[in-house]
Amino acid sequence: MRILIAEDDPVSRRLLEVTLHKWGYEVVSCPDGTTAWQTLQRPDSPSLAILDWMMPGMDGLQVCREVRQQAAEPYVYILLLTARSQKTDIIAGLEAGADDYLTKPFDANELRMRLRAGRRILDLQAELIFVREALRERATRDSLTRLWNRAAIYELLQRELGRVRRTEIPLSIILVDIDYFKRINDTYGHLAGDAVLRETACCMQTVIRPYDGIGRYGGEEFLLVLPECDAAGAMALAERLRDTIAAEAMVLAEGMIRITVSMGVATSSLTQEPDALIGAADAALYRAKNGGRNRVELATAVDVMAESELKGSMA
Ligand code: GH3
Ligand code: MG
Repeated sequence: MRILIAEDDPVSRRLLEVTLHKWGYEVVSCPDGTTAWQTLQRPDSPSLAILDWMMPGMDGLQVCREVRQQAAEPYVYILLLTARSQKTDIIAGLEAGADDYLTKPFDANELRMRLRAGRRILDLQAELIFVREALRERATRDSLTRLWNRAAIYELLQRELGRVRRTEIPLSIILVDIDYFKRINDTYGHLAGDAVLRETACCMQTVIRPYDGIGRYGGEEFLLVLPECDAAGAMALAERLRDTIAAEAMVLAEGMIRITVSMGVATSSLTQEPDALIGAADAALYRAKNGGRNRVELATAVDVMAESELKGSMA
């Protein structure tokens, strides 16, 4: 465990260094508060700190306040070392954001136990963050392909359309559907079907840009959100995707499987309403299927109008 210490008195600092070292800590030593604050701002800084109260430059209290004003994660557990033992001092220290305090000269055993308590808090916090991240992952990712799930890719589309309204730079979406996928399940089994979905997801990820979003929108349907991409750019990307997928046979335990995909492309210049945009891409996809599959079709204003009329008639 790494620990930061800030102490201006060289003798006390050395004593702390030696003691902590003996207990197995890796010590990051700072001669004053300003250096401590600079060190604590680094991404790889220790999450456990012992700060002397009285120091030249920034004192321990100021460092505490700055740390607490910053982002709450990763949490820094702060133990304040002070010669002041008045109740009002202690309250001031805790108010500034210290987690604990110890009066000088400190008792080595007491320091050791208080650090152990601090580590328990940090361990608990790390565990909480881990669980929270795992939950977030589960809530936003599709478990089969690891792509965004339907809700997450929809949210991303909403967010990006919000940006389009501000910046007026268009975005495009591509709705991708595997052709005759049911046959793959029927011929090779459901597990092979799953493997094909995973491979297709992987393949598409290698073709798109890092800031493009890709999610599993339905069973064998994927939605790509392409920020700052107009119709021509999206059509070119879709053709590249179509080509790449059709060109490579997938080597699975069940055999070599070739697939093709059909796609519908729609651009935010048609509509900036997410459902209407997806509806337009879906209409274009439908045309690609009817036109013989393994094709890309671009949505037009007529698709948007037809979609909204359809919606109106259903309402
Ligand atoms: P089209 O070319 O018209 O798109 O035909 P298709 O066979 O691809 O489409 P259809 O909608 O008839 O069938 C889709 C199939 O995808 C049916 C369903 O069982 C299968 N499917 C959906 N989700 C999964 C999944 O997670 N794993 C597997 N293996 N199959 C899935
Ligand atoms: Mg299909």
